Amino acid sequence: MREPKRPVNRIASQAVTRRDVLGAAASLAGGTALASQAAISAAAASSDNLPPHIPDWQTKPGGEVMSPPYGAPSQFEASVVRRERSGGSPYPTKQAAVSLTPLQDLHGVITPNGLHYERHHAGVPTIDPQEHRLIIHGMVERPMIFTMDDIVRFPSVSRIHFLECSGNTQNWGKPAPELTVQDTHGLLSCCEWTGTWLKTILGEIGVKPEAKWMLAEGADAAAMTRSIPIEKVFDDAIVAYAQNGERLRPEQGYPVRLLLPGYEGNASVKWLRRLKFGDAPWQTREETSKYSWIMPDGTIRQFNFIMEAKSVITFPSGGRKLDAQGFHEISGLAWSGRGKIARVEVSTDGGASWADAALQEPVLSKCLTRFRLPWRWSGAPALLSSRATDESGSVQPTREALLKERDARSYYHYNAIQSWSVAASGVVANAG
Ligand SMILES: Nc1nc2c(c(=O)[nH]1)N[C@H]1C(S)=C(S)[C@@H](COP(=O)(O)O)O[C@H]1N2
Ligand SMILES: [Mo]
Repeated sequence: MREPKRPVNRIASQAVTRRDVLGAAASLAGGTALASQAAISAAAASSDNLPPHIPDWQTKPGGEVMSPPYGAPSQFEASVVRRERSGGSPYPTKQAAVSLTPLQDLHGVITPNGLHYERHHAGVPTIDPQEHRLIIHGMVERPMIFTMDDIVRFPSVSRIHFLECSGNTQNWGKPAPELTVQDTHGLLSCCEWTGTWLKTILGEIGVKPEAKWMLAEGADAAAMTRSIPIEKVFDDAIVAYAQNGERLRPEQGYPVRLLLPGYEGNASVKWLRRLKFGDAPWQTREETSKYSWIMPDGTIRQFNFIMEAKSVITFPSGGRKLDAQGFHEISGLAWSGRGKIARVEVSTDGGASWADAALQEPVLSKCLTRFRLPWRWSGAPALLSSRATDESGSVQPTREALLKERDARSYYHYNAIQSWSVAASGVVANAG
């Protein structure tokens, strides 16, 4: 029989120590895990849906199957969305813009497809896969045109890799304290990509020995093109048609994209329509006026493909407020375009001391790795930072060290250590 409705204030109305409440909350939950102050305030809230009452949703059957046929997140997760950089988009149109992944709301390492960051130079084309072709030509024995069915017939490969725009993390100047990790690091996502190794397709084509570069062109109105070194082409380049189990989203390059693991996102050409082989790079817009580096002596360095070792704490991070002292799990993401993450160190005192974080298995090459460190917050101001080291021995630099190697007008490949300040109030802010 249903319990009579009455306010449930028992636990909170008595004078109890925090230890008692934690014990009670943990035993009610049937677990031994630490309960937070949030559990106490939830128990104290007056609602007929709380124990010992039977909640409304338990009193009648719920929604039908297939409503909707393609599932969507709970209505209570509606705030977990992509959005533009706070402070307004620097881009002139919504077709040539970016959207950012809400890293602060995600768990594990996989980015749900609907939350993958976006970067388009001329909008998302609507491509009928029946009418899409991939042409491969130039310095090859047998130029060919492939349909999507042809591409999918090749032996397949699935790999979990991060994709990061090299414009991610604009902390070159003075960092704005109100920025969240979505603002600072949200041009970063990680999917299981399925397709075929490009080298498998090239077995049919026969690339000539004098070919040293490959031009990749997209079928969007930007006709975005990049020159790719031949070594990468025959190493781990993937012609990808699926992400996280389903065909690519239009935003990610439907029906087919190039996926170059560990390279700057720009080189992973979406809506892939053409691959051309040649003996020199083509000097396209995206490798001359854009995506090149300004060095301290004022010279320009091109073809900086590899995303270096980097990490960021996603909890707690900018815009959050810690509502209780005591236990919190510091958690974040680390990645490197050079291979696997070997180590992540975390500091809670502004870099005075560092502790090794635990790395969540499996630790994969050119993939996000989740790290975590248990932390007891005393209630005093703290400065949280993380520092990644990859298997090649590359260590994530400090901002000062990075700025010594690059001109302050730099834009791309910012990979310095990120810090979040925690105030005595619990408010967490970007400390750059
Ligand atoms: N054809 C084409 N490919 C493209 C782009 C584009 O605008 N057109 N943007 C590039 C950039 S700058 C990045 S960072 C990645 C973004 O991929 P995503 O939108 O799937 O996250 O795609 C790259 N490939
Ligand atoms: Mo990008």
